Amino acid sequence: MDSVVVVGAQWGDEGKGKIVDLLAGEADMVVRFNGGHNAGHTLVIGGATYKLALIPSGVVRGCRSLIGGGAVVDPQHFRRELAGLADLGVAVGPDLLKVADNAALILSPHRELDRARETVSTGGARIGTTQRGIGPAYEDKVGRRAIRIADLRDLNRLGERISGLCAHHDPLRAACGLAPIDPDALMAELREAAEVLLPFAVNATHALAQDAPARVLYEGAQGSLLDPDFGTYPYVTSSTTLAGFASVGADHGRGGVHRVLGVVKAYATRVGEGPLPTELHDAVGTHLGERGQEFGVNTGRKRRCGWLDAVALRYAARLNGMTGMALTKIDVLDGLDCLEVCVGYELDGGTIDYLPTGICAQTRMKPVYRTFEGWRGSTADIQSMERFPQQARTYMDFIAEFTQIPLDLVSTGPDRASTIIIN
Ligand code: 2SA
Ligand code: GDP
Ligand code: MG
Repeated sequence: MDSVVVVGAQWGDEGKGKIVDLLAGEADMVVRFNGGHNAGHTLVIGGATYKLALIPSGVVRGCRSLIGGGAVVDPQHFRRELAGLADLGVAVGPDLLKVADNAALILSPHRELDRARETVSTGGARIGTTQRGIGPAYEDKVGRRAIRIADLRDLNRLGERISGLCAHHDPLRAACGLAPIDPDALMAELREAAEVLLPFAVNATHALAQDAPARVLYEGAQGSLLDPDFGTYPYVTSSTTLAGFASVGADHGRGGVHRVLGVVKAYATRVGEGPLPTELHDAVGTHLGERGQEFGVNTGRKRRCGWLDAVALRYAARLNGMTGMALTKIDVLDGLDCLEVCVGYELDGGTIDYLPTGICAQTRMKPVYRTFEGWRGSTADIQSMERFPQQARTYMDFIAEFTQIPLDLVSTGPDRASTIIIN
């Protein structure tokens, strides 16, 4: 296997965890390079289900893993996730998992501010975040206020940094009706964080230079259309979700990367607020949600469902420099009479074939559809392309042709085994 970057090509939940687990069998290391425990990556292996959030999806296979400095780390969650994995028989210790010590921490003030902004009216748009503190933690990182894992080695010197955090956060908290930060409680939290995280912490650039893994699998979180620069801003997450960020967020240059694999769900879903041009509010939307079991892995929120948006997908292919696609959940489309695929947008009396920038246009535009014949019978768990009904082949061929990206993998069920490897 070459080194591969795996990214979500839509609004997240495309099945990245399943694909990373599958490919991890041939990797020397899996590296998570963005986001935090807002991600929910599901692996199903021989009927056993594992739901990962922050921990890279390679650990279940015992593949060495790294949480890169592009991620944000909540120490309390980290401890809980490791304990949950241990309960399922997956022991993850510092021999298997390293955490880059330049990663910024998610602390109570971040969780509390995220939750308050989403639940108390403060004049800002409600984004529908996972309320896990991701946005506020990245705000502190770029605002040069964050406490990072490496800082936990010098707890006695954090007094001024804590004062700086309080000075920034307290007025924001007051506006949401939250009490000021208690500096002593925050220091106690940092002491606990040091205990939990320091055994795993490394200077990842140095460690990777020593270790020099040949085949690295870079695991992206969320999806291309949730990217803060190129997604449906402001309804996006707070870290770069695109393949280009893999080298930065993984703490080492990625000269050796040969493949950028975009994971593509055979239809569209989105959880939280923001534009979803092909959203369906009818029986088909309900069918997709029920058959696809479209609920947030962490929050349990119902995901919004719609037809595949091939225009947005082609945009994601270009943004990531995708070399191939892993198409998932084709089985969820079984039994529909016909399928629609968005191939353009009507905007202000004209038709365009690209995703316009700007929330107003993205909200105003209407999808232009091309209709495909549906198929009868089940494609669930099938293991070869020849076994697909012709209509399903036509649908998949069209996606590859429209985006000009080849299908490298097709997934026909949640289990690791329900996958067809083409390239
Ligand atoms: P945040 O929490 O600040 O990153 O939220 C900002 C937006 O990013 C979306 N987002 C996600 N979208 C899909 N899946 C995600 N992970 C979980 C899952 C979500 C869950 O796998 O199901 O459990 O609800 C994820 N994480 C962030 C979020 O919905 C906002 O639109
Ligand atoms: P991720 O965030 O991209 O890793 O995706 P999630 O785990 O949040 O959501 C994908 C869901 O679809 C999970 O419940 C997977 O088990 C499931 N899944 C993945 N591939 C397939 C597939 O080909 N068919 C079906 N029916 N389910 C799948
Ligand atoms: Mg997910």
